[in-house]
Amino acid sequence: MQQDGVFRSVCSLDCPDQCGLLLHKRDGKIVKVEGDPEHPVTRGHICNKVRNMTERIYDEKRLHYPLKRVGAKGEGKFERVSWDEAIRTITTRWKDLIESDGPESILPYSFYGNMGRLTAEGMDRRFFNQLGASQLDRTICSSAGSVGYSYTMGSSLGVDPEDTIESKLIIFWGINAASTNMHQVALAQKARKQNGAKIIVIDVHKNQTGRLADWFIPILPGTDSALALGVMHILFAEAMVDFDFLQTYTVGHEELREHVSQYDPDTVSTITGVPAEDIYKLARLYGTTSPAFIRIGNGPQHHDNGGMFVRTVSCLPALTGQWQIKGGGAIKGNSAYLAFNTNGLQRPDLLKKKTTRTINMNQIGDALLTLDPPIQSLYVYGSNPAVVAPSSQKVREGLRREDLFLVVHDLFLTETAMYADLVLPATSSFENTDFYTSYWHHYIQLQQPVMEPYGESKSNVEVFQLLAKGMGLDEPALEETEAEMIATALDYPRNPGLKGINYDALVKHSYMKATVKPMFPGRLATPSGKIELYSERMHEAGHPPLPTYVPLINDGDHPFQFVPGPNHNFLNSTFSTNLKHVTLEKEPRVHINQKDALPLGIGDGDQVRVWNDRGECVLKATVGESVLPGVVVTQGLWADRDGAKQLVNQLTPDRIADMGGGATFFSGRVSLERIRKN
Ligand SMILES: Nc1nc2c(c(=O)[nH]1)N[C@H]1C(S)=C(S)[C@@H](COP(=O)(O)OP(=O)(O)OC[C@H]3O[C@@H](n4cnc5c(=O)[nH]c(N)nc54)[C@H](O)[C@@H]3O)O[C@H]1N2
Ligand SMILES: Nc1nc2c(c(=O)[nH]1)N[C@H]1C(S)=C(S)[C@@H](COP(=O)(O)OP(=O)(O)OC[C@H]3O[C@@H](n4cnc5c(=O)[nH]c(N)nc54)[C@H](O)[C@@H]3O)O[C@H]1N2
Ligand code: SF4
Ligand SMILES: [Mo]
Repeated sequence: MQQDGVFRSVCSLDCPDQCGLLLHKRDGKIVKVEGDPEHPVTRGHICNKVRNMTERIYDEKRLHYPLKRVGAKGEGKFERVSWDEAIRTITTRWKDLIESDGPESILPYSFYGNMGRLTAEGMDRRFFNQLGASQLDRTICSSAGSVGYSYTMGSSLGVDPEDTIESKLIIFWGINAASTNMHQVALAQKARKQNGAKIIVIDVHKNQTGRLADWFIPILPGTDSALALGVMHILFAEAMVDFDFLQTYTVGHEELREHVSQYDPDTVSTITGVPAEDIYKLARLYGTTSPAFIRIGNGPQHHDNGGMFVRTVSCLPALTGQWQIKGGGAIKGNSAYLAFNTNGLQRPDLLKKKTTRTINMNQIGDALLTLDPPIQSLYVYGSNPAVVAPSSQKVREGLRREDLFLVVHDLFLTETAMYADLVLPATSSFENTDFYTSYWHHYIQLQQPVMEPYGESKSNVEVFQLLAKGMGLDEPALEETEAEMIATALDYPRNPGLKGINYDALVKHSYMKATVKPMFPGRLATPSGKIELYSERMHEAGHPPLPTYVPLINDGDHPFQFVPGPNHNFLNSTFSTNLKHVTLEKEPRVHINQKDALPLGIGDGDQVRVWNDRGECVLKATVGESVLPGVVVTQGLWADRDGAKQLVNQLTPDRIADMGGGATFFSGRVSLERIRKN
């Protein structure tokens, strides 16, 4: 491996921007990470998190070798063991379990801690399929919204973000893009500069993104469907719809027109907290500005009614015909443009038609505590459930179970790893070969190793191969190299957009754009082939077939709606223990409206206990106008540390959203009390 030079790389964080990176190496060490100036979307700009990535890659707290537990669960006492011993311990235990309780007593738990396809959904899936382990439904992030979107649009297809530079109206709807999709903000800023585009932000919190808007519209949590329906009401009433488009490309516009008559601006204002005149203003701006683009965020779909939110908002561009205008339309997600041969990569056929039970990851706490027959062994990789999963009291109680054999594969001794019987050290993406497909832009990218594995760490692919050998699994798919797996995954004639993109071409170019043809004219993946404003499939699934406002579920008798989202300098819980990133982020805050703070005697900077029936946190108050009365917001998945109670998922519900088994992180309620004055 070369010791010096500049090397192309990809950002491996779960972020839509999926930047192209340049890694600068000196004397074998990465000394600088910068955005690739030639990458058409990155254009040389990356976020602070990744500019400081070397602080994480070379953090002295990184795991160097496998560890086995020698103290009580959660105590954090470990001893070094060899890889041989670690693999032998795991496979001996698993063989015994399979013999006594069957393979479903073993459950993998993972998410996209590394977005590399081989790492996150490659060799692991092959291995657990071959084993016949219990399956995990990976629903924690965007599944409610994805299902909601596909009811309307058929699949995960929006517009090319690079086209949004042409937009004249950009609506960030429930997305904190300044922190979570910075290149969409850069495109919007350019559109503002060159076309005089207006930027609207609709959010429950006037955060970094709200502050850069031309118009910020505060809304009550979980009520966005009502706002969208109110906009539709006005679009129809004031003849701002594109009748030709509706006739040609949609199903159910007559029914929808009739249906939205109930969502008059006064009614919608009462539900949403948005003044009626603002609903008129929003509808008229949207109905008369072209191109108009909506970036649909993940925030509102982390509610009980999150699927219906995305289903509803994604009907708007159809009403105005904006899907046909370059720079118009919407993006919820774009993964279908880069669809690859998932079956070839994951090999569900290795299950050999065995039906195994499936566990929704949003209810991992309950699953560990109540399932019968019980989960006897949990293998965690690429995720940190002790911090990121809802209702963490239950999750931790489950992880602490004396009889649970817990293995954690990670780069760090995470809060989850503290409960493990065995901890395995993972390589970072810079040490791996893998391919990456963005869920926002249209580029596929290749990562090749830029540094040697750190200490004794191994990639997910390597570890599953070792486990397969240890289990005596005799299956050629478990022996393939990374290059072979990439070649299989990209061999996918069903997606003509991938034509010409293969392993060798990626080695040459590092990143390649899928060929994309416009959505219209064309047939969508809905049953009718059209945009389904009326959806028979929803009716069959027990949902209202037309977009509808469904209120949040009653979460108990606490006065405040609690919205704990991600923050600017972490990536979920990643970076939450890296000194540089923690220093940049300072501390977790709870944002309260001054009208609510006053009667509770809460002043700016006071320590506040935030609690409900599930748990409690102690956070510092920021009092002001950035949230509406009745709403409190905090940012960042901080871990409890040195006695600080800041684990927000103590407070979040583990109810399942209306669609896709999605999470409901933002539909909880809490009470507040001051415990210490500033
Ligand atoms: N810096 C940074 N970037 C990230 C992440 C990170 O942790 N940090 N995480 C990554 C991941 S995994 C994901 S899924 C994405 C998520 O990124 P986003 O799509 O931005 O989603 P969130 O930040 O969860 O929520 C977006 C916004 O929704 C608001 N919100 C909450 N409830 C409602 C509501 O009912 N209505 C409206 N209108 N707004 C509401 C929140 O206040 C927040 O500003 O970001 C990715 N990028
Ligand atoms: N309260 C609240 N909770 C939330 C959210 C919220 O908005 N609010 N957001 C939710 C969302 S959208 C998401 S996506 C989830 C994300 O939750 P997670 O998927 O758990 O994300 P991270 O916290 O970043 O943890 C990823 C872990 O993977 C490890 N890792 C990275 N690369 C590799 C690798 O190659 N191999 C292995 N074995 N490990 C690796 C990292 O070191 C890190 O510990 O959190 C959810 N939790
Ligand atoms: S986290 Fe997002 S913005 Fe930052 S470098 Fe990675 S892909 Fe780019
Ligand atoms: Mo996510």
